[in-house]
Amino acid sequence: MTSPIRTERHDNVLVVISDNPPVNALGQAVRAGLKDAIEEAMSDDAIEAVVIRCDGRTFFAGADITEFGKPPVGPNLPETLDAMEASDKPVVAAIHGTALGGGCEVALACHYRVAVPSAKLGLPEVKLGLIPGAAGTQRLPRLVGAEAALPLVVGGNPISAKKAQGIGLVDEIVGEDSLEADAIAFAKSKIGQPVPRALEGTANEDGVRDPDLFDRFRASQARKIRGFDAPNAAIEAVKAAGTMSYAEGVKKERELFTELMSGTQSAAMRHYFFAERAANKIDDVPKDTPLIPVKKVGVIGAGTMGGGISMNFLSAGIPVTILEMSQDALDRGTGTMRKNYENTAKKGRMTADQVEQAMGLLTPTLSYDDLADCDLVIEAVYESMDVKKEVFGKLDEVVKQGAILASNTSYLDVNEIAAATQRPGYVVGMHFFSPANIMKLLEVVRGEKTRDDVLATVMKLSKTIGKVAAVSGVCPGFIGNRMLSKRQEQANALIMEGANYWEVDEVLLDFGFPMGPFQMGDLAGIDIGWHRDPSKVTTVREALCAVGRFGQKAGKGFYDYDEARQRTPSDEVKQIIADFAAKEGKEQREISKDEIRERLLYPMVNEGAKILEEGMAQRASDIDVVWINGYGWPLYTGGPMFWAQTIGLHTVVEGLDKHGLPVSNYMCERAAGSGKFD
Ligand code: 3H9
Repeated sequence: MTSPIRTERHDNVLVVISDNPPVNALGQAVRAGLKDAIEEAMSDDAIEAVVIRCDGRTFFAGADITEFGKPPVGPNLPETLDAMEASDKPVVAAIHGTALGGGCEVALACHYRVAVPSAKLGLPEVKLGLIPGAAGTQRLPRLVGAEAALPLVVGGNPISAKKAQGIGLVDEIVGEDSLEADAIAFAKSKIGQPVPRALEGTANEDGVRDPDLFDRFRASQARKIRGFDAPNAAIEAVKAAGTMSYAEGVKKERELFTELMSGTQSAAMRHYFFAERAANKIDDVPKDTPLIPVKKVGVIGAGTMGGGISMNFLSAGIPVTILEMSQDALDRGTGTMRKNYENTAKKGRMTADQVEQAMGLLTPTLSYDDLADCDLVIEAVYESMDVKKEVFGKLDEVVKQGAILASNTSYLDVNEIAAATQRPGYVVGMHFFSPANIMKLLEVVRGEKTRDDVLATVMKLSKTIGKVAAVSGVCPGFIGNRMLSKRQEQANALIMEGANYWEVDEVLLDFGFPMGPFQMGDLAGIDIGWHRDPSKVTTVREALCAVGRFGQKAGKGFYDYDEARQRTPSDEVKQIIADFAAKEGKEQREISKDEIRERLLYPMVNEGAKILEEGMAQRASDIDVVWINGYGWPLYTGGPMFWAQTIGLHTVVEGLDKHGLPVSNYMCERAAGSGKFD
């Protein structure tokens, strides 16, 4: 087998090149090739400096994740990097694309780092439930200081080459199109000088002078890292870089890394990494399906949903024509979009120019005719089949042939909507989640007649606008809301049987959700879909609406809210629920947290199994992607289907039985069989 590493001589500089598509992951052959190349440079007196660069779209994007969990084959990355750093001939990393994880650690072990302006550097291991495992937590703080290292190691988000230069991680920014030549010139300029080694750096002493730095940082990240093991381990490792010798620090890093690697969180997060990528692929749609160019988008409805959807495209530089029924509604909607952008700018995440650029791509209109030349039109109008059919009928008349017509419906039958047009093949569901400019998930609903090119285009487009897409077949509520309804059924039943509604919420918070079902109701508005007749009360929600408890926006819903939106349980609501339970003759009893958790979550898994059995989801991991990105299912459990496998499918089946809840045949089969869904 030919090595992915080759070397080229440029005078007295050895250029070491990796060619391991798609992302130059540091698999065994790459590590072995790198080690050999360093030995070649060391043993040749004619070579006085080394440049390491990669072919293809990126510098090393990290360790090869597919090797994790398999028996290790040497050389390992730490020893490869130690050999590199030990060289007394200058070694220069020439970075383009993304130097991530082990890739960033390669760069840290080099004596110098040069990068093109578009390059990014980062240590995203925490996103896989890990910390850097090739001395990244020890070299980085010594090079840039603990304060600059913490956000990189603990947050896991990459930074630009310019920012990296600002903290001392990059030595020089070089020409975008002359990386190799510039890196060689840079390397030559360092010949004869003592080589600087990150491991000998002293910048980490900022953490020694100010040891509270670590607790302050932990506190500032509390909400983001709640429940995750890796970020705390990452803080500990960076702290060790200031309190221990390099050798001891590396040992500490290895211990923490190994413990995380063998834990369930990392297994779950690695599952998610591949799940997200798999979800973008549609098994029976060929990879080379030609795409429909989308240069202009139409959005119908300038309400919260329509506005949010539009912002996704505007932010990606795609012009949007937004349609409303009245000038008032149009002005209100576009005004809100502008305000949202301006708020983002205030937080420093956008410049004033970028706000104007995005808003400059927006054309508000009251006329359907202005949608005629759009390549994609998304409707975000009221959830009523009659209204949707009317809208699609009109779109069919005015919009050019070959354009995609999408519905943002969250539960209606996309086949029926498609049948209102003469071109059902061009109709697809694009279910965005509120707030649509922020939430990551896009549920793509594949109608019976939806064409392959329409699907392939929408999946590609989802990446362009920064969404994570998963495909659902047509069924009520699709993947996400269909499973949510099972959880809500149980939440409602539990509070009738004696569980306090805040206890139900707490169980989900403890599990790792950002909020429970009743908090979610308050946030979304209890009055959604309310008939607006206070005298007609048949459910707890209607009873709350009848007394003006519409949710957070009214200062009270299930909970009472203070000015800072802090919630406290309400006696009034407790009484309303007790009255309802008495009226229905429901016996009250103490319900344990375990029962609450099992009754909320197991029926969801069972519904997920039915979704799989009916072919409404392509794979179990797609369901995980939907729930993690659309509903706040904790990432570190891997999503509902992966989590169920972790605790054992038989446990779920037995739990459902114990609580007298239905168990699908498919669920039983899987539990009795491999214990896995896919
Ligand atoms: C680490 O480094 C640990 C060390 O500290 C310690 C070691 C001792 N391995 O995302 P894409 C595949 S942990 C194997 O669609 P993009 C990916 O599955 C690692 N495969 O492209 C996909 O395959 P397919 C730390 C990988 O352009 C294909 O490449 N590093 C790896 O949208 C294309 O990927 C990271 O966590 C990998 N490391 O984004 C970085 N990376 O085509 C992880 C990707 O079959 N990677 N693949 O579906 C990324 O963030 C993105 O892939 C990247 C490119 C930004 C690089």
